[in-house]
Amino acid sequence: MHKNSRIYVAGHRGMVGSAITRCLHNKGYHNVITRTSSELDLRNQAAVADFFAEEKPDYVFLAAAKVGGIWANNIYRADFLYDNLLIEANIIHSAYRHQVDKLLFLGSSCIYPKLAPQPLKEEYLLSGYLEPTNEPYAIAKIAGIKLCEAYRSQYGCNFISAMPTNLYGPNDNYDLQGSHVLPALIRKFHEAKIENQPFVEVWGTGSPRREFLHADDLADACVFLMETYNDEAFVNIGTGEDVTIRALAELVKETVGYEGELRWNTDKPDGTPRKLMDVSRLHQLGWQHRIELTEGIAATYQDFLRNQEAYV
Ligand code: GFB
Repeated sequence: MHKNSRIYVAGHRGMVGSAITRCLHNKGYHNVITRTSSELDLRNQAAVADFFAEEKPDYVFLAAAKVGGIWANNIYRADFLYDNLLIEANIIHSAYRHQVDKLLFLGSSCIYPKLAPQPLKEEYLLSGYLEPTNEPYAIAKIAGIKLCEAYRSQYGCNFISAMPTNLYGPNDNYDLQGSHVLPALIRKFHEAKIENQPFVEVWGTGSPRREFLHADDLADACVFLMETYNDEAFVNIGTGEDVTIRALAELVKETVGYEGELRWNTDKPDGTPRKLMDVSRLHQLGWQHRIELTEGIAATYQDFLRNQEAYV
């Protein structure tokens, strides 16, 4: 990738796409192409084809997706499957038709079987049943990986895939129904502190374990892979460390400075018991995360305080 290459970041307003765009600018890539969803509906095949014909990007970061936490995934099952299949298929096919030099597709750790051995090695894909709450999203993401592999084998396209663990950071979704756990906890503890509420409701039992990576670390890993990695095998991106949801809740509570109680609502699902990434492939390639969880949560809470009006 050259500093003046034409680089399309699909999904640049989301948490991941905005972090990739910041990272590219910081590294001196000055020809980044973006479109908002109102300018370009990525589910529209003809519109995506026209966009590629007009802009002719050299590199594509496929960070556009319909995403959400455990509740949204489980309720909007059709939308998570349909929207994500269309977005991926349209962009990947257009990238092939318009001879993009290289494309990076972003998947998710939920592609692995619910009860896969831990930590999750890349080769565990399709070795068992998926977690039911996010099966539609996972199937769409698996289709994205397979599209990249198929266009590589049939047409010789340099399309690579990366599987990030659970992410957090600036421009996250703070909607309490649709969001992931970390932004939900930041908002809940903050509001409970301001309103002097005696307790905060937390979902599930607190026993599932999750791994969390800051979006700026993810973006750095994505640019690193775009610059250096050209193989078919996809690559996990994570820290290699996880915590229980209970420990996470205590950490967020302390960061926010809330002094009330936690109440666990076990009517809400726990989801996968554990999904810790095996990051040895990424480490062997020469990349490691930099932002530790405590520091990342503190920075994310400050970002929430600065942008609360836009986020809530
Ligand atoms: O982050 P989260 O929604 O997604 O939930 P997943 C992680 C864990 O936190 C679950 C618990 O065990 C939740 O029950 N949790 C506790 C909460 N309190 C809350 C809360 O207030 N809000 C939320 N959202 N959770 C998603 C998948 O799974 O992870 C996606 O559905 C994707 O497909 C994404 O893979 C990374 O980690 O369970």
